[in-house]
Amino acid sequence: MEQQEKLWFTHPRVSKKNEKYPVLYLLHGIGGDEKEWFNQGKPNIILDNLYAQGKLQPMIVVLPNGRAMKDDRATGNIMAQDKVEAFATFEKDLLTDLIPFVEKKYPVKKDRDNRALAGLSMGGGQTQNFAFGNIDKFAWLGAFSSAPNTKEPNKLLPNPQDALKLKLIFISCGDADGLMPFSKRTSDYLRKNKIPHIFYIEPGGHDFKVWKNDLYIFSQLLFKPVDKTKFEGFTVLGTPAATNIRNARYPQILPDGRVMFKVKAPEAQKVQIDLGKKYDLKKDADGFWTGTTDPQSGSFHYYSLLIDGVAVADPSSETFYGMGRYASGIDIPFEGDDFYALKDVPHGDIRIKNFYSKVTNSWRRIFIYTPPGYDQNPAESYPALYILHGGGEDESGWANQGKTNLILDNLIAEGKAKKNGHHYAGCEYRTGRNPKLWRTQSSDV
Ligand code: FER
Repeated sequence: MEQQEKLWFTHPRVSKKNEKYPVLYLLHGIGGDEKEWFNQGKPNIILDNLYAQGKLQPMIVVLPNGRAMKDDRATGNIMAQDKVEAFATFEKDLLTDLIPFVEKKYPVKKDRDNRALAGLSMGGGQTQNFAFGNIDKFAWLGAFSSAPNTKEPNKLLPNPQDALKLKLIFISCGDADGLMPFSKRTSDYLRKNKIPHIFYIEPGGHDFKVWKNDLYIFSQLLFKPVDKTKFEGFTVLGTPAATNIRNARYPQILPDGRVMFKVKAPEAQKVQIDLGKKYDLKKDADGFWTGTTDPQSGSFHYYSLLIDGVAVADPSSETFYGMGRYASGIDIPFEGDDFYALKDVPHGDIRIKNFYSKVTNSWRRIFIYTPPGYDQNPAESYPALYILHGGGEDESGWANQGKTNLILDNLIAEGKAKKNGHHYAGCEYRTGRNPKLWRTQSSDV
C-alpha cells in the first residue's frame, strides 16, 4: 500500500516484472474522501486475504477523491449544493485527468475490459451515472447502496440494450437501508428490459459492514469470465412482497420467484407455510421460524401459516377473503404484470354499497367501480359489467385481490377501454339474482 499525492492504491503483494494489471476505481460516499475506504473499509486486508486464497485476479485499485472541486475535503456542510455538484463534476475529472494519469504512472491495462468502476452511496450513484453513461470506457460496474444522486433509469440508460455490453452489473443494498429505492428502481428497469445483472440484497443498513462485504463479493467476480445465468441466484435476501403490511420485511420474493418466510412463534412446536404445497420452516435461537419455498408462478397466491397444525393468517401479510375465510395472499411479480400497477393516470373509485334483496329478505353488499370523472358527469349514463367471484371469495374479491380499479384505470388511460363503456360491480351471486345497479344505462339516473 503506498500513498501517492491524493490517491491511494492497493497492489497485489507480489507484482511481477513487466506485468500489466486491470484497474478498479473505487469511490467513497458523501461524508468521505480518498481515505474513507482505506480507513473504514480495509480494502487492502480484504483483497490480500482473497489473493492468498486464490480468489482474486491481481488488480490495481485506485481510491480517488470523488468531490471534484478545489477544496475537496469532507468538512463543513457536506450536503451543500456546490459540494454535491462536485460529485457530478468528477465524471470529467475521472475520464480526462485521473484515468490518463493512472495509465501513465502505473503498469495497467488500458482497454475497457480491464477497467472497473465501483463505489458506495454517492460513489454508487456516480458509478451508475458514469459507467452506464460511458459504456465504451468501463466494462465492470459495482454500485453499492446508491444515493439520490443516481440518475433515473431512463436517463441512465435511454437505450437499455446498450447495457448488454457491460460484462458485470452489480447493484447491491442493505435490506434496512432507506436508500434502497435508488438501487431497486435501476434493477427493476434492467429486469424489465431483460438486462442480466446482479441485484444483491443483503442484511444491513447504510454502513461499512455492508460495503466491506460488497467489495469482498464484487471483487471476486472482476476480470474473470462471467456466467450471467448465475446472476439471479446471487442475492442473499429478496424484496418484501407488495402484499405485505406496511414495513413488514417478510415474506420476501427472490428474483426466481422463491419466497422467504420469517415468522416469530417461540412457543410453537411446528410451523409450516401452506401455499398449496406445504413447506416446513426451521426455528432459530431467537424463536423465529424461517424457510424458503420452491419458485412460485407469477400470480396471486393465497397462503396460510400452519402453526402446530392450525391454519392462520400471517400477521405480516394483508388478508383477503378467499378459501372461505380471511387468508394471507402473496402477489408474485411477472413479466407483463404492470397492467395492474398503480400508475400516474386518472383514477376511478371502488365504492361499497348496500342494497335490499327481497329474494333473500336481507341487506346485501356490492363493490362497484366507477370510472375517472364519474362524479363530474352526472348527466352521463354508463353500460355495466357484472363480474362474479369464485367459490371461496365474496363480493370484495374482484376489488381487493382482483385489482379491478387499477386494471380499468390503466385500460381507460391507454384508450383500450372506454370511460363510459365499462362499469363494474362485484356482486354476491349466490342467490342467482343480480342486484339492481346504481347508475347504469338501465337505471333511473
Ligand atoms: C441524500 C441522502 C444521502 C443525498 C446524499 C446521500 C445528495 C448520500 C449518502 C452517502 O453518500 O452516504 O439526500 O443527497
